[in-house]
Amino acid sequence: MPADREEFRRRLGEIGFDAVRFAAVEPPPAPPLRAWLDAGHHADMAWMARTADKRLDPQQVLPGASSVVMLGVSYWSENLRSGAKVGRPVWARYALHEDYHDTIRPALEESGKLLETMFGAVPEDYRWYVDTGPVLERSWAVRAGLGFTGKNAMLVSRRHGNWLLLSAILTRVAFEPDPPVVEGRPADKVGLLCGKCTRCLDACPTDAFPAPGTLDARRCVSYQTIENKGVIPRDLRPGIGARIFGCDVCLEVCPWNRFAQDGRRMLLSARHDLAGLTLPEILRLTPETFAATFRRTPVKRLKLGGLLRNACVAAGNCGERSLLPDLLPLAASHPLPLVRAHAVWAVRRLGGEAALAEARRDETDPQVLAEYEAE
Ligand code: B12
Ligand code: SF4
Ligand code: SF4
Repeated sequence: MPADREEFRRRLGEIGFDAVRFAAVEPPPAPPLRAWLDAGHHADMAWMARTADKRLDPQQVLPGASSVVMLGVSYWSENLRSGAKVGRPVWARYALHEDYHDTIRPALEESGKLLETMFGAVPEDYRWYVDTGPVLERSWAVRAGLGFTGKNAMLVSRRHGNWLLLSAILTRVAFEPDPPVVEGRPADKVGLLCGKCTRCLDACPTDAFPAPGTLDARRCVSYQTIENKGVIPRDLRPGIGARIFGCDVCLEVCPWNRFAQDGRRMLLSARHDLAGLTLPEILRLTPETFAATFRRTPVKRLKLGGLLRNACVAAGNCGERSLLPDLLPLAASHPLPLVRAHAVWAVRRLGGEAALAEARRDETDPQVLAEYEAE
């Protein structure tokens, strides 16, 4: 067992990680991933089902893996808020930064090199991931004692609240594991430190928690506004409110956040300009202005059509008839049926039926419906 685990932890902190904890690979945690998939809670994220075996067995990801180094980057900042004014949409906090996958990656590369220089590892002895790999990051984080599973399904840290982004390094280097968050209590208990609190469950605008700690992605605003590439179910649209990309409601209400201090933010790059964008500015984006505005941010993955779809829902929910002049052209003639349909919905919701009658197409147009089916 290498003696300098603490020196490694310190060096990872210097690289910019705000939390560094170690877990042993064996025995792996037993998260209810299969039951979650069987219940269809993953919506159309088929990649979750395809990679389930690997997610449940790190040996299939890295044969001979002994340890998981779990890393957290705090992205809490008192000064970074969106949606404070009417007509300004609400963004998930992480989206008000350059894409964290890209900004954390170099730090993970550097961490891998440290494994080589400090512990004699070769590149085949480790693999690192931030979000997109076949690793159950929250389960490993719980195992490593980085925090506990909140009733909101989040990894809640005593020091950083709900505001840690997670990365994992699977390695054949054996590290002594860290203890769980409360020694002597089962680490994987949902709501270990929640007590009687149910704020997150009660606050969810779309009722996405069938049980504490279990999230049905089909009902989650985060899924609907980021992962879903098609039509947002009508019954969920009102609950989405002004949220245009992701959702932090069940995170924001958590009392454990009171311990979160502004993160060091060494591995993040804030984009304050995005928080100030208004709905009219977004509804008027062109492919060129979209690309220029959202370059290097997680929003770029959504593409212009997806963002306009979300902006239409937010516009329809905000009650501002002054948005009708920006919505009508989208409803009438936007080339994407997805955008047209959500714009029509928003126009109707804002009471713009008369103006809509002027619009060239509407979402009940058989041609538009046929285009949906063809997608
Ligand atoms: C798919 C996915 C989503 C999906 C589904 C979310 C979900 N709850 O599973 C959608 C698109 C909805 C989503 C939304 C968000 N996500 Co997401 N997502 C993921 C991803 C890629 C996989 C998650 C997964 O495996 N889900 C399957 C379930 C079964 O596993 P799990 O939630 O990870 O594990 C928990 C449960 O098994 C539970 N559990 C364990 N034992 C038991 C026993 C019982 C009885 C029960 C009920 C539960 C239970 O505890 C485990 C640990 O917390 C991870 C990255 C990764 N590779 O892990 C990021 C990740 C979980 N997401 C993250 C974030 C930040 C978000 C959002 C906040 C984004 C936003 N602002 O819009 C929201 C939060 C929604 C929420 N409350 O969970 C972070 C979470 C960081 C943290 N501190 O927890 C991660 C880790 C990405 C990262 N690298 O930082 N996400
Ligand atoms: S992210 Fe929003 S919609 Fe999803 S479970 Fe949390 S509060 Fe509900
Ligand atoms: S809001 Fe309350 S119930 Fe939800 S995770 Fe935080 S402490 Fe637990």
